[in-house]
Amino acid sequence: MAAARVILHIDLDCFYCQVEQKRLGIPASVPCAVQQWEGLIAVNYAARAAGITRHMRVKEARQHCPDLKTVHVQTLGGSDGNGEEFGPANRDKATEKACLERYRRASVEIIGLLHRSASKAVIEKASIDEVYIDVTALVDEELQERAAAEGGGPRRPGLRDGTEGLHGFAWGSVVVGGPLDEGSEVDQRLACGAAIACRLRGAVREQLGFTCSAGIAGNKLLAKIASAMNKPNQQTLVPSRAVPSLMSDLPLKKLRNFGGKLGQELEALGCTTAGEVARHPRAVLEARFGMQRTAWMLQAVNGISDEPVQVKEKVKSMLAAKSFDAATSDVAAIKRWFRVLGEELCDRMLNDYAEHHRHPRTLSLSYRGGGNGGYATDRSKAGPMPRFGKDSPSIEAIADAAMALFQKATETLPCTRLALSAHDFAPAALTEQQGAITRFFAGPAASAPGPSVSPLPSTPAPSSSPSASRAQNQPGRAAFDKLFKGVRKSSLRQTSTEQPSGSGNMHGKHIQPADICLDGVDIERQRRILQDIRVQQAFAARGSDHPDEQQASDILTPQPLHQKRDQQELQRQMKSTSTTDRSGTKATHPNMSSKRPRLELSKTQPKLTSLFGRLK
Ligand code: TTP
Repeated sequence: MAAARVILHIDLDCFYCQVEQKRLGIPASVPCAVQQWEGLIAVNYAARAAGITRHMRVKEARQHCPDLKTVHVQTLGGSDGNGEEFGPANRDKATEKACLERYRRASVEIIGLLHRSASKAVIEKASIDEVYIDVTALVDEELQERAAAEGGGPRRPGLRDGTEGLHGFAWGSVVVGGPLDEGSEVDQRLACGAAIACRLRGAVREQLGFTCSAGIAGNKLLAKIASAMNKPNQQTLVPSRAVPSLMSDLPLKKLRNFGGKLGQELEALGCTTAGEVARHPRAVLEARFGMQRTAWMLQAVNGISDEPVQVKEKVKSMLAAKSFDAATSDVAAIKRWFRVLGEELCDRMLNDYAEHHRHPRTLSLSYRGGGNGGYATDRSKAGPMPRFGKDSPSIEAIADAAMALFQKATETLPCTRLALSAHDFAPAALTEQQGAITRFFAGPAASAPGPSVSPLPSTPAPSSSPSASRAQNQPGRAAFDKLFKGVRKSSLRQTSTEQPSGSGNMHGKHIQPADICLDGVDIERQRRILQDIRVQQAFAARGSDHPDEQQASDILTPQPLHQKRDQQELQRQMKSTSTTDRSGTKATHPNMSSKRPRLELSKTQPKLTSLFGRLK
């Protein structure tokens, strides 16, 4: 039989507030809230103690707590373009747009740290500030190691340290329903999970300055309930014997998926807690919700779930949008909005690049125009994402490309909504190398912004054209012929009817910069293609076409390899996103102690550290 699962749910405390407080050096003890326009969207625990709640209007909140500090979310498009001061916010919803990139960036940092700290665990991002972590394999490993260390060989795992018993190993957790059962193997496994949770929270606090709360249980459903039970900065463990009493009185709104319409329908049946649903006549529930849904509901209200922790797929697209209260036909204003949306998109693309090392190849414009007899209609238009250069993606290039799409679109005005999205992602090495090959074949003219790759085939030019025979003598042809052997049929779509100066040629057929597509060609091979092309170029410039190996290596060595450029670029971006914010402020909370947090359990910690110290 498989060993009992151990699942953690880690949830940052008052997340947006912590991000802003860290950035602005506001101590956790100062009442603070994050506002968007006139409403509060996040409230710290000091402010909660003073009676402030989320969604309160700023004015009302100040009446409750005159010392309240409010920080407006970052906005784009305003005169200062930043929104970083606290105090009275002077934001104009008509000309500015809220931007949550700061919080997304902090989230990426935190999740990255969790991945590094528990590389053998399965981590699922549940929202911007919460993750599920399946630590079952880590627990197995740690218990086995401990058993081996204690007894010189495999034996029944135990957690006793001889002084405090199993309860001591809850690592400062609040244990629902009282002390853990020393004789229970399941409780021993949960205690081990608690040690891991404690260390992960310590790492987040120590290395990034954020506090979080955790739930430790046998499934995702219980772990999530548990993490919310003792906020902030605590962890809660749910042993299996405590589940019935925990669920019995649990308000339905605290149970995932039981809010909203389902919650209202159950309330109409007289059920406001999970226990009341569990005790409700099954036939009544089945008549109302059907057999399948009822079966699922009854499992959930009894704290049963076998839902796996799953690594989420990377996002397939990213969007920046703005809706206007009043329709506009002002094209200059629309161009200005494209810059604002382009800025947000660029920020997100850069963060995504730092995390996943990929670039989007397509830019889409969506707009709501009023051309349809006065009724607003949503339409969209797509084109290639402007090329990624050294300092790109460039806001201006994106704004220009968006404006070009807008001008080609129909029934755009008057406009009530604009959105730009980036999608069709490809590994950065692929898009950049495609760009490099493209530039090579296009010559100097290709350094201007433009699409990095075009997936569209058209008619090949006749091989007998004068321009084609001129192009056959272009440097690089030998490299091209040699390296693309076997590639071109499956992946190289080469087309075109015109021959711009500096373009390449293959077997008398013209290659346009936008016509090269290397989808499916492995990265190593593309790297060799680029290297060979560089060698051929250099030798063509010296009047030779056949370098020997040593000569080729002499040419290649002084030039940084593409991989190195990628790494440098990645490091540069990681550095700028992880240690400084946009204003250049060093991202260190002045109040954060540099000492390792000891959390609640101190007496047994040194001994336990040696038992549970290894996470990687
Ligand atoms: P939550 O995790 O719901 O709340 P929180 O982190 O602020 O506080 P807690 O310690 O109780 O978990 O939301 C995470 C962030 O998402 C929150 O800081 C602000 C944002 N948010 C909104 O902008 N609007 C909302 O309606 C909610 C619920 C959250």
